[in-house]
Amino acid sequence: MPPTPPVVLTIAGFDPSSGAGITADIKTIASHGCYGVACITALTVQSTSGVRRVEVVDLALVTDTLEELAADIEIAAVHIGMLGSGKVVKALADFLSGRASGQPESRSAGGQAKASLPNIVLDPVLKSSSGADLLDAPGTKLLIDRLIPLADVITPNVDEAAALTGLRVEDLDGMRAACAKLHKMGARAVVITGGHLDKAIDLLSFTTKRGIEQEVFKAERQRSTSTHGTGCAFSTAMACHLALDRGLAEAALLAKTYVTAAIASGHPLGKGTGPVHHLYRMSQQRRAVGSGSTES
Ligand code: PXL
Repeated sequence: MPPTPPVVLTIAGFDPSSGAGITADIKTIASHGCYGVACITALTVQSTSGVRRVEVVDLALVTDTLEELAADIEIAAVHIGMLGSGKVVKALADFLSGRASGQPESRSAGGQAKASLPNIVLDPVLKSSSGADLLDAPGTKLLIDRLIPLADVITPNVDEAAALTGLRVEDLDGMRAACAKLHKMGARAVVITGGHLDKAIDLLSFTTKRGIEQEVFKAERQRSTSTHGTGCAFSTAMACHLALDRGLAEAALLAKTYVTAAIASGHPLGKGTGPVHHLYRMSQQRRAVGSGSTES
């Protein structure tokens, strides 16, 4: 029998255009050779032209889905995307900290909250690129208070880093300062993605016994209309690499490389901002197989 691939759980909203959200995450997970399972937090009505409507799902559905999956399947990493409301954030924080099942909350030797599942990547999704709110104000506060300390790594873009910290985050110095503040707020590791800046800079920041260590990843900014879903693709790819036992720096570098290639491989779709091509590796494989067969 073939070996079971690492299982990555994505907890996120549904985007019917499949550029972002749960269906996009499943494509990213498959493209990394992992097996994706999912818990839907919210439904959206949207297309490449923007988000029209957001409906958070029934809370018991979220909690029951998480408990059902966790009781059955060994989960190697968790990706958290759009949560929609404070109620969902609370249900998720209760589940991850063991409160939902009535167990005492566990803490590490250093007193930090410890989650019941490994390799938690939190993408603090606050707004869509078209400006729609994807998390309400109580949700943002609870995400800061309860989810940031439970996550192994958080992956805000520059706008989300600014909203979470109250700082201006417009260049590398601003990113460094925002990371330092996010560590003070309880984040173990942070990757701020700066794809919107002039140079596409990502900053990885993590705490060690020696203090804060930071690593910069630079790429040329790509002019493309296939950029919907870059944040979800990056954070889900990070979760996959952690599930595959890679370290943080390697995971961040490989996730950035994946997103860069997925943007470059994007095809036109719809009237607005099209999706990145999450499964670009499949068409590369098909081409490779095709060219092999014409040679023989
Ligand atoms: O890209 C952020 C995002 C995440 N999740 C869902 C979304 C969006 C943006 O539109 O719809 C479901």
